[in-house]
Amino acid sequence: VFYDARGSAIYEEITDLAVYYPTRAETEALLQHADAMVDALGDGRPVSVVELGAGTALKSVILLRALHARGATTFVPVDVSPTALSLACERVAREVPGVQVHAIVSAHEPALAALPPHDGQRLLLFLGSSIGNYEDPAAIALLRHMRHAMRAGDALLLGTDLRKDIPTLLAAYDDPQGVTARFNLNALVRINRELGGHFEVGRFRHQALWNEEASRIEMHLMSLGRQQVRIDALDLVCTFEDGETIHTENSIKYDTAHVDRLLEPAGLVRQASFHDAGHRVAVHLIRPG
Ligand code: AVI
Repeated sequence: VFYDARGSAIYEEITDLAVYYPTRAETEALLQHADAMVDALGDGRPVSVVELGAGTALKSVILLRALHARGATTFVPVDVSPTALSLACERVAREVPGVQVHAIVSAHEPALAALPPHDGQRLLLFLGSSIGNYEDPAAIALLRHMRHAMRAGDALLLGTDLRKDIPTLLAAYDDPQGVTARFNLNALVRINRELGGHFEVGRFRHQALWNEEASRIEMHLMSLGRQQVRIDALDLVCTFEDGETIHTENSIKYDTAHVDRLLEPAGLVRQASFHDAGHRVAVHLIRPG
């Protein structure tokens, strides 16, 4: 619901915010450990890197550079945004010339199901802590799809955000410039445009909460006053009480045991975990079990 063209652009702005640590921390972890990751991974065969939600491939080039230095590498970025993918292609051609690129405009699961059989080694990338936006059963289902696209010797690099002090977490999802608020409220703008909704966006307020039991940041939109909103395409009128919230997003924060609980039922095993210096995020090297 968040990632139309405007939502994707606002998310790019979020990743530049001083308080939003996950992107910078993951970049740091990749820069510091790319060679160790590639050493742990490599078996001498050509590598095909398939990245789900590749965006503009800003972080991917760090790994592609390390892989390409050791042997033939192809890159298959998957994303729903053709604009992001054409920027990804340009970036890879510019920064890691020699890597062949085959972009796929698609959601994650159909792209995984449609990948052609492969001879070399396949490396799946799912970075940016995006798994955290899936509740555990959905995360396990997605990981199973990834497992089905892997054979013995293949690998997955999975980025996860980690549990940490609550003020740091809350600040990352409620920035003083109001960028995250705009990102959250854009869900209503999108419903208005695409479903004939009649939300008055100014009558909802962005809220970020920490849910300890579920180990997640929750984003909500709180109704300012009692109001009724019609959504034409659904032939629906919603009534919101003053202070009632629409729960729009979860962002789960993991510890290692939690990651392993997702991997095991998907038939995957964690081989190693790499961190930024501050241990804010992790990138896990995962193999078929
Ligand atoms: C894309 N995803 C990993 C982001 C996150 O941190 O959960 C989405 C986001 N929502 C608010 N800020 C960023």
